[in-house]
Amino acid sequence: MNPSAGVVERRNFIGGCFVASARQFPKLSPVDGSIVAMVHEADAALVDAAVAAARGAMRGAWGRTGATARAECLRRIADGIEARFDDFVAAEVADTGKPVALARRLDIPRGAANFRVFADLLRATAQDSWFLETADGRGALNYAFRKPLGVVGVIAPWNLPLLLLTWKVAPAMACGNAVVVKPSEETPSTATLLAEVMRDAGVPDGAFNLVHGFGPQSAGEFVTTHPDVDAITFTGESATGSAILRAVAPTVKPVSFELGGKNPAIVFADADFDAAVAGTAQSVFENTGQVCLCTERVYVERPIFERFVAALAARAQAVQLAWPHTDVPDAMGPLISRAHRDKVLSYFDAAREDGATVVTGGGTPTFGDARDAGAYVQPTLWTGLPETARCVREEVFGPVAHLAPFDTEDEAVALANDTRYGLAATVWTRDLSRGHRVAQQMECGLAWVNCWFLRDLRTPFGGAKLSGIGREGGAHSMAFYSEPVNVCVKL
Ligand code: NAD
Ligand code: 6OD
Repeated sequence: MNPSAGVVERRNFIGGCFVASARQFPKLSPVDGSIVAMVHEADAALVDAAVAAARGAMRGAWGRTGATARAECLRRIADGIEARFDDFVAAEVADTGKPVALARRLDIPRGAANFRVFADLLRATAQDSWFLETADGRGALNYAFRKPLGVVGVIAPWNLPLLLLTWKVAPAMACGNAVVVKPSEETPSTATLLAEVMRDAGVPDGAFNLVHGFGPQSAGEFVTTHPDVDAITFTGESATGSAILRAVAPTVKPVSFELGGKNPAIVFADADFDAAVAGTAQSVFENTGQVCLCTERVYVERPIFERFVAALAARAQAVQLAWPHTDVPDAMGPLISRAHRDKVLSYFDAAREDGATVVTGGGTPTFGDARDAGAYVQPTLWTGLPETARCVREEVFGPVAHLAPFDTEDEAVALANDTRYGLAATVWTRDLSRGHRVAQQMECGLAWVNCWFLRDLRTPFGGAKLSGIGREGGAHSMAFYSEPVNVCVKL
């Protein structure tokens, strides 16, 4: 397809240069279906070139860049994102349709913060060092220093595009690796702006490379199967994680996987009711339910169940399916695409088939304007489903939740843990001892008490069970993106 006149083009960035490809695909706005950008899809040869550029950077200027200079480099990248804050916001909003206010509050600031946090950590990470006693009394110094893995393939999703991509790029580069980054085909834009920032920040050519495209038989697969890529870090669906695991098996690469979730919230009767309703509403509807940490199962202690359902439904009904630039409270954007909307709508059907009571929502809105060509759905709450129903077991990744009552703390813990996923959980209670006790019993990587999505970037992040392999965040990221070499010196 030829680029349409006036439509921005998103090119690959290889060895410090923007590179066009023979094949392009349109990125459509989820707000109204218009073309946002024409994206240059990297073929196998371009991915080869990107990996070669990364390898060259490791042998060249980037490989010789010491930790202090790398930390300064990361800070210049953060400065560069902040200097072009409005461009990044506009690009993220154009690709995703999310409210401008959300991109300004969350996506772009946290994207920049990732570079600052890992710049600081780089200077604060200690190395292992031990003194060994030896028979001759002279001893030995046994220490381990950490070196980069080499070329890291970064495969990113579309839900928090810049935030989740930089969450991996920043520590990978802090540790001295060169990266080949494949953003989601749905969100090519902020990754491309980031390439411009890298260039303008004086990052050595080849240290950061960007290839656009899809997953199977496209840039994603070409990166993950490339024999000269040393490690893969991936955020996305659990099924894609399985496919990547199979793809990397022949070359035995280290992997870090942040995958899907089916996250529970447990609301005890003693909770601050209004805070629990507001926090649960945020955790169900933020980013149109497209955050891996979003709550999709809500267990409420029986004495407050009916009241809680009614209050959460009122919140859902107050949500405004607004144009992204409209500054209204409780704004919610579309899903990422019509294809994803079809998937979410199939769960709306499944809920009805499985006997749900649709408390609110369950359909698509009609606007009478261009948004009717977009990917909007109504915020949706169900009750009455058995725990075996698809909408209780499977990740929907939309603004939906099923609510069910419980009678005892043990029952709530058992219900919350009855899932093949294990990413996050939220507990709402005024009894802090119970908050700690229940949080510690959650079979997941992150548990919140009386809050949601509140996390210091230095703390561990990741999931149990189907939700991932490994942890990133702070020292955990520094450990994944580098490998120790054990040296012992006889004195
Ligand atoms: P996805 O798995 O469809 O795609 C993610 C990325 O993988 C994209 O760049 C895609 O092009 C690429 N890809 C797809 N198939 C591939 C293959 N066979 N080989 C190589 N690359 C491939 O996920 P998505 O739809 O972009 O994101 C939504 C999913 O991501 C949800 O399941 C959500 O829970 C999960 N997610 C998890 C976290 C986390 O930290 N645990 C964070 C955000 C999103
Ligand atoms: O805390 C973060 O910044 C983080 N890694 C969030 C992940 C959200 C997943 O959709």
